[in-house]
Amino acid sequence: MIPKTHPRYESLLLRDKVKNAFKEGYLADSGMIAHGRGESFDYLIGEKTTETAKKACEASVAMFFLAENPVLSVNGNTTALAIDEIIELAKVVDAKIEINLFYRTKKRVAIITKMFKDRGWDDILGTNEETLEYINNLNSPRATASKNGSYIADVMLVPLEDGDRAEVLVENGKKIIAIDLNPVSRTAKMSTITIVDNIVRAVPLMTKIATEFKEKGLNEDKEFLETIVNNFSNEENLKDSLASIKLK
Ligand code: PTJ
Repeated sequence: MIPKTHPRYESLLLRDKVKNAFKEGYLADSGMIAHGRGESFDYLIGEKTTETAKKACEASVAMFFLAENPVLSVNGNTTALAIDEIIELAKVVDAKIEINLFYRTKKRVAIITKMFKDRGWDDILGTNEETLEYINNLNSPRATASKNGSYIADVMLVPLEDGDRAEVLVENGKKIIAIDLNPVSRTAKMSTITIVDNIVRAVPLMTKIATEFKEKGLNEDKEFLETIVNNFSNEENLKDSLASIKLK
């Protein structure tokens, strides 16, 4: 039991979620290492959403509303930290949700599927091994792509993964939105938009922005949305994110 008065309460709560997800069998052991990596970057940006990350969230929402087939990809860490928030975002931007695991096992897929179904999200994609497609030029289990989901997606949210996939998905003509606290990761550099923020803050913020756009009818204003997307430079945004890291 973590006392609420502990100065690192929020951070310890997230650690608990990750530890429990590992014990429950759906978070990869490496997921705990990935979380530690994220924690250290979060510490350096002050554990709050920067103005730079807000801009990236706004551009992402605009990109979702312009998309024909938006897909939110989820892995073990994303499920552990933000399952409810991902479902909320999917509802507001009308996106599909697809399981994609680097350390893919039937057991992990089954547990994550059940967690989404228990929350009322029945149409979780990426689960049926027999009907899965595979993305070319990707030699890891992350290559799995469901026919109605990431295989045909034009815009994809790819949170908390680094390495091989973002680059190949971009080469396949998709617009990739990454959430990654590490602004110098391969994924951060290769993605169309990278939100350098903790997933637990970034996803609710996107939902909030999307809801505000909808209330004003801006989700259907193509010119407004395109202006936001065209004014966004991932390279510049990453430079600004890097500058927000304080070493004192
Ligand atoms: O569930 P699986 O099998 O798909 O495996 C997932 C992991 C996370 C193990 C796998 O994708 C992996 O090894 O990831 P990496 O290469 O460690 O990259 C994870 C990235 O996410 C790192 O750059 C971290 O800084 C970042 N990160 C970690 N926690 C958070 C985060 N970014 C945003 N919010 C976080 N809470």
